[in-house]
Amino acid sequence: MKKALITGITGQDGAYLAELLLEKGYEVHGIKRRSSLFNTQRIDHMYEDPHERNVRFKLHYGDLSDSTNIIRIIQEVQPDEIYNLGAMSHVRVSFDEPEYTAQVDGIGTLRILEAVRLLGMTEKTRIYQASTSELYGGVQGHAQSETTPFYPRSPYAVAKLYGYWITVNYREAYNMYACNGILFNHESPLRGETFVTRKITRAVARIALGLQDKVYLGNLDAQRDWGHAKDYVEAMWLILQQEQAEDFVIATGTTTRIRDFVRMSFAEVGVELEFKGEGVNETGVVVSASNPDFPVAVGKEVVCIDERYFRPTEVDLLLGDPTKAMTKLGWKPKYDLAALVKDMMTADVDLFRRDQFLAQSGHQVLNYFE
Ligand code: NDP
Ligand code: GDR
Repeated sequence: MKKALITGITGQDGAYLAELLLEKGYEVHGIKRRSSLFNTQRIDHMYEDPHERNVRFKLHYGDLSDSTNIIRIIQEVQPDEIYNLGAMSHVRVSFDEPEYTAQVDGIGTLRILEAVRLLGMTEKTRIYQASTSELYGGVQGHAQSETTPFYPRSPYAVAKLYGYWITVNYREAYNMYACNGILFNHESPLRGETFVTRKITRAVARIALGLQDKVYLGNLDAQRDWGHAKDYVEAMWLILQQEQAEDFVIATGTTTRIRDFVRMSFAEVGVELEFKGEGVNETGVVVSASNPDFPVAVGKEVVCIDERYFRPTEVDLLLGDPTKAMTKLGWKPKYDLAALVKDMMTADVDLFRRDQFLAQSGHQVLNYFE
């Protein structure tokens, strides 16, 4: 039985990847951080009582900022594959926490690679590094591929640039099977609530159910190449199954403005929006509401701009060229953007129907500010 170790197992990708690897018959180990509240909601359905025999899903306390902890876990688990998904993954927050981001996203990657080298496991263990389209940042005007030079535009992207190159360097210096997946944005119902797509689908569901008035967003003109996380974890696994260690871009090859993602999300609940005004004064106003289950008043302002969400340096457009992955890995996404939006909206409407029920029964429901 193959063993995999996943850092960041409690995150969006970690949860989907763990599911995929369990399905494929792996023994799956994950590193979770200690927190003052339970932080395993995304993976609780995979939990197995550690007192039972033949448990295939195991969690270890750890942190990418702690070398000795990483070394001990890798020595104990003896993984065939390591997926390094752990990171401070929020681009906007990285401007507030640049040093911590460098420690975890940059040096954290080195800690994994160096642990495998020090433990003499370079022949046994394959390593996947979660690299990102944010590496391209300032590269605009054409689709971005494995050969496009990088131009990071945030402390997050600069930290990930170190992670990218140290992975390439360990592959070349020590002949390790270590690869970068350069993944473009991928979303899902499990997406963190403060990333723009999930923030939108949650807010739209709440507005449609009468639990919230409006949503404040930042730059509506940015364009992203969005795929579904379920498709992207499949690519991570494929990257580690090749004969030769190589880096791959994973993307859909289409790009969409944030504004259009907002429109598509409202359309799922029968609401048509019109955007009026410009810059910080732009608003999204309801033009029609055709679904009787979601009676939103025509003329209501449901989207406003808050400069707080602007970034000191923005990445205006991301558009990936996945030709290499499609050709060499045989990878092809199953979800397009419309299917992704539908999946996220269905899940969030379902989630907030519970809040609606509580509110209608006289219980207090919390507001979410972000
Ligand atoms: P999430 O933010 O959902 O998950 C991040 C994970 O990293 C969580 O499990 C988090 O733990 C963990 N983590 C954070 N800090 C540390 C630390 N100091 N030590 C150990 N673990 C830590 O991210 P995603 O699942 O969306 O992304 C997975 C990886 O892929 C990240 O590295 C991200 O940067 C990268 N990436 C993501 C893309 C995307 O579009 N989703 C695109 C390209 C790259 P906790 O739950 O306790 O917070
Ligand atoms: P990104 O994702 O920065 O691309 O990083 P995010 O969803 O945060 O932003 C995408 C774009 O939307 C604009 N935007 C807003 N963003 C947020 N979060 N909140 C808002 O209210 C808002 N309004 C507009 C942003 O300015 C930006 O242009 C994600 C993360 O998963 C990274 O870890 C990963 O590496 C990259 O995707 C690929």
